[in-house]
Amino acid sequence: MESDISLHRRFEAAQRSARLREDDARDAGDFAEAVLAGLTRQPRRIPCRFFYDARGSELFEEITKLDEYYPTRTETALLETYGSEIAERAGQGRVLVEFGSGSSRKTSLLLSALGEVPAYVPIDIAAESLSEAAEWLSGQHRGLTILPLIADFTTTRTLPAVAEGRPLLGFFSGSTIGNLSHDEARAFLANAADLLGEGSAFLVGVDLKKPASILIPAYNDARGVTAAFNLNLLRRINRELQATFDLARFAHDAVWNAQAGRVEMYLVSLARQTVRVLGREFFFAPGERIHTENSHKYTVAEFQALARAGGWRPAEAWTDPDNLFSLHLLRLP
Ligand code: AVJ
Repeated sequence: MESDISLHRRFEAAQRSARLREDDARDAGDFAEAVLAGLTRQPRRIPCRFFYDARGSELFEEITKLDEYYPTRTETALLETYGSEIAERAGQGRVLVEFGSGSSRKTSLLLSALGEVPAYVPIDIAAESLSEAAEWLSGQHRGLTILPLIADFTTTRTLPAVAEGRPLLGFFSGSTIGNLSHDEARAFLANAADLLGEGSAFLVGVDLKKPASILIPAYNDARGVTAAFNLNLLRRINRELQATFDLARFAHDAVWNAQAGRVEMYLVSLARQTVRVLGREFFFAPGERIHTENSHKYTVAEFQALARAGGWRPAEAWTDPDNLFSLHLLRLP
C-alpha cells in the first residue's frame, strides 16, 4: 500500500508537470504573438525576455565571464566587500525575496552575509532556471527554506504564507532593472513596494552611466559572444515558430543612446530578404533593424530619484572604486 507522503509527492509532481505544460503552452503563445506583433510594427522589436532559452541562458553565462562585461563581477565584488555591512543595514531575520532567479553566486553571497533567514523566495517566470537555482542554493545553504514562485516578477501580487507578517528584504540584481523603460521601472518599484509591504527593505543592483568606450565593448565584445546571444533569438524563432531567418544575413549591433541613457541592441539585416514566420512573410531592406534590448544606465542620484518616484526611500548606496556599478538599499518610509 503506497504511503500518503509518496502519494502526495506523486500528486505534486503531476501538478508541477501539468503546470509546466500549461506554462510552456502559455509561453509559446506569448512568444508567437510577441514576435509576429514585433516584426509587424515599425520600428521592429522583439522583447529581450525571449533571449533566455537554454542556449541563450548558456550564452549569457559566458557573457558574464567576458573581460569587457564588467557588471556581474563588479556587483559580485561589491557583495563580497560590503555584504556584512549591507546585511547589518538591512536588518537580521528577514525573508529574502529575489526578483528573478538571478545568478545564484550573488544570492549565495548575500545569504551568507545575512546569516539565518526564515526563508528564501525566488520569483521567476522560467520554471526550469528557478528549480536549477533553488537546487544549487540548497546545496550551498543546508537547512535553508527555499520557496520558488513561478510568476512574472514585474507584476506578481502575492507571496508564500511564510512571508506574511514578517519583515522582508527584496533583492533585484544584475541591473536587470535596466531592461525596463523609466515608466516600467517606476511601476515595477511601486509594485514591489506593495508586494513587500511596510517595513521592508530592497537591495537593487544598478549599472552606472559611463563612457561609451566602456559600454559598447561590454555589449559588443571582441569574441562575439554577445553577438551570438543576440542572433540566438533568430535561431529560437526558426526552431519554435517555423521561421526561415538566415543568421548569416543578420548582424549584431549595440549603440549607446546618450539622450535616453541606455545601450540599445539590434539585429541588422545585411541584405534585401524575405523571412517567413508561422507562414507570414516579412520583407527586410539592407540596414533595416530589429530592436532586441535596452539596458538603461543611471547615475546614483538618477536611480535614487526613480526609487522615490516608485515609493521607496533611498537609504544607502555602495559603488566600486571605478564607479562602474552600484548597489542600492531602499526602505519603505
Ligand atoms: C541580464 C539584463 C542585466 O542588460 O546587461 C548582457 C543582459 N545583454 N549583454 C544587461 C545582457 C547583453 C544584461 N542583463
